[in-house]
Amino acid sequence: MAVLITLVLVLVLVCCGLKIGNRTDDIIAERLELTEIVELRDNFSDGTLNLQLWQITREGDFKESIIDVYDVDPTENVDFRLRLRANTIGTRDDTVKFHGVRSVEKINFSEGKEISFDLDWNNQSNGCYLTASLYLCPTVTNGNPRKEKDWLKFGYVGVPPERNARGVIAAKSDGKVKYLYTEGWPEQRTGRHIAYQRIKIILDDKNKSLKIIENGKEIYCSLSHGLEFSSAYLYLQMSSHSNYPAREIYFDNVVVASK
Ligand SMILES: [Ca+2]
Repeated sequence: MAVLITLVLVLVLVCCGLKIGNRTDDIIAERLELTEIVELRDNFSDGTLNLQLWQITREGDFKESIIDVYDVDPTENVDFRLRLRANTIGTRDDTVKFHGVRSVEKINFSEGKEISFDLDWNNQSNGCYLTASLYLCPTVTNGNPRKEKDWLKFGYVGVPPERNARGVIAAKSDGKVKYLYTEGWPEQRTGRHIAYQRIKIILDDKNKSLKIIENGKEIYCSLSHGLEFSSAYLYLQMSSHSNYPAREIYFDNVVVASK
């Protein structure tokens, strides 16, 4: 009798195991179907700039220009991010200085893409004439992408006198810049407090829409992104006017994926 009960128990357990096994397989298959195709991903956790992914870009005179991967955590923990640091004291006051990185590879947007990244404005005590931006630009330069003929940009601009900033979305087509989103600028000049910004840019090529999500909230949606190009380099940029002491901003968790 005991042998029979044991046998039945073993049978039941084996069947349950098979069922759970099948369910696990189903879940894995489902996940695989939902898996994004990642075109570019960097969380900078290696602690150095990966030159297979990124090329440094620079234009203008700086007293100090640093583009590197930096541990921003003052404790024994590590928090590596892409650091853009500019000091422009004593530089030419008729130029704006640009620096940053661009992707080494061109990214194809014809299938629609989701670009996400984090931008830390780093609690600027004086963010005047400071900008932090992402450009998608079909042409390659190691200088300033803003000068190229075509691009789409999302970024922040410091608003005088000190701590505030505002968002900007602009597109340049055949040399003409069109502002899509300025947070009321120039009529509204107060800006707002920004800190650690989690940004998602969703380009849908089927219906040509562009959506921008900031810290989980949609701040911009257009039914037509109007981009004339379907592949582009991704540029992460900082600009500063002359005569500002060292200022740093950080980028992190850059992902470009198709859905
Ligand atoms: Ca990181």
